[in-house]
Amino acid sequence: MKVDSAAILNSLNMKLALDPKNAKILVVGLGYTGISVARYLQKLGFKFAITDSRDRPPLMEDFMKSMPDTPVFTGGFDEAAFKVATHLVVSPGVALTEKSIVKAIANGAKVISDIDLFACSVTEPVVAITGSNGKSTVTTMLGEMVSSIGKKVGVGGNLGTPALDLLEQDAELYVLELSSFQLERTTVLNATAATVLNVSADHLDRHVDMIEYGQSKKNVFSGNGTMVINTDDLVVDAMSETARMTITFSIKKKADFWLAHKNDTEYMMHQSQCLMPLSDLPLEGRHNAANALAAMALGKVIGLDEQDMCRVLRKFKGLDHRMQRIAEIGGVTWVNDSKATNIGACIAALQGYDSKVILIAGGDAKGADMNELAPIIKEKAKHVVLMGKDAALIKQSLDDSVPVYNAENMNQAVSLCAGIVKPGDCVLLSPACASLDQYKDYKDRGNQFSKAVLDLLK
Ligand code: UMA
Ligand code: ADP
Repeated sequence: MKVDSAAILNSLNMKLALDPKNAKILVVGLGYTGISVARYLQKLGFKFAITDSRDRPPLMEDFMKSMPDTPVFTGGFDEAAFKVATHLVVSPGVALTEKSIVKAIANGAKVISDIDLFACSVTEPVVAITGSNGKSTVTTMLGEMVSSIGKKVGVGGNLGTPALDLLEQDAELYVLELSSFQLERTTVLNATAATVLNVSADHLDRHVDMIEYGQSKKNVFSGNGTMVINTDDLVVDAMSETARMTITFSIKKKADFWLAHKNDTEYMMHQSQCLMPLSDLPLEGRHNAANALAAMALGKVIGLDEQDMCRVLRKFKGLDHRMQRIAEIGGVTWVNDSKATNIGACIAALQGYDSKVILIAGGDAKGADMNELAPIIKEKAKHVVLMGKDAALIKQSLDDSVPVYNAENMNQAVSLCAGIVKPGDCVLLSPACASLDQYKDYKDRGNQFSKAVLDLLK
């Protein structure tokens, strides 16, 4: 850790009432977050225990080897450990409605997050990115923009590397992707620049409703840094505060970063200045224009040069499993958008097509209302192949207006599509649902799709 421990301890005490003498910390969740928290607390000399409701979390063995003296409680949340805790550092995958957590809060325990601990430990600028969709793309774009000018940047959070592990990197700046789960339990983040890219239904199996979900996202703006606001999204636009420094972006109307036509060419703009033709951005879908504008707006706040940022955007390849073109076989394009784990992402994918596609969708809807997805499917899909737990919900919402086929697994879905495609068609896997009912994760689902598609060539 680069900053001296005394300064961090002081900040933890001031902001979170956390000091090594009196705090009894329980780390809840023995996954990537919990382990990063344990390493951090150990370095600073805190005493803590760790608990996980699973019998043997996959990372447990290695953890116990590396920290043999830490009390570990698994196979259920240990009531006694919760009872004595003054602070609970709760992993994002654990709901705050867990009985043991609710009871501990009633007994006076304070819930904090790894992001709170991170925020107390850095003096370098932090850029925080949340939203229902586009977080990973924008976080990666901005990270590449910063490193392209030779600055040392720590990029992580929900993206993969836990925020506290980034502290080892001695970075000059941090770019964090934050989920609603991380933000709902974060109180002291004070990012230099922050954005909520968009808000559409997601994780409604964990959040009470859209209002609570939106409130969690809004926590990304806590503090007094610059707000980067998507004025196309009514929920996000309503979060802006007149007293705060604000930069806006839009793909529909004039904003600080926006799109405009000049001499038959559509440009990415900063106010009245043309930055680059939108056609230079090598990514599918207009939602990626919004992502690029958001990344530039955030980059502007931290002092990046516009042309340096454009250079990175021109070379940005996009991330796997997001509108990723897998193959063109016999004039048919196969696109893997497995990361579309909610309806907003699937809507954005379909909106990007001028002609009708063959859509593969379904999985775990996480409580979302599939009737919100139905209109765009009716408009943009000529056939729909459905899989997974909530396939019936999607089918029901379509009222027989589009031909629907059911598939047991990805191989079957792909061969069903292969049987109905015509040259010029596009087959799009954009499930609008989580994958966990049938796959290890969205990557596994996307990889199975790609493999099944490439097998068609054999
Ligand atoms: N656990 C329990 N009881 C529960 C739920 C979980 O004991 O009821 C335990 C699990 O058994 C696990 C541990 O808690 O051993 C930690 O789980 P976690 O789910 O919080 O996962 P981590 O390994 O700490 O990973 C988390 C994020 N996971 C989730 O938010 C679910 C990772 O995001 C993130 O990359 C990582 O922290 C580092 O910051 C993943 C994710 O799926 C990619 N995020 C969701 C998304 O993007 O939609 C929000
Ligand atoms: P996140 O990290 O928020 O899940 P990703 O960049 O991984 O975001 O993209 C997830 C899904 O959302 C993909 O299907 C992608 O095509 C889609 N997507 C990306 N950006 C946007 C956006 N701005 N609006 C709507 N959908 C988007």
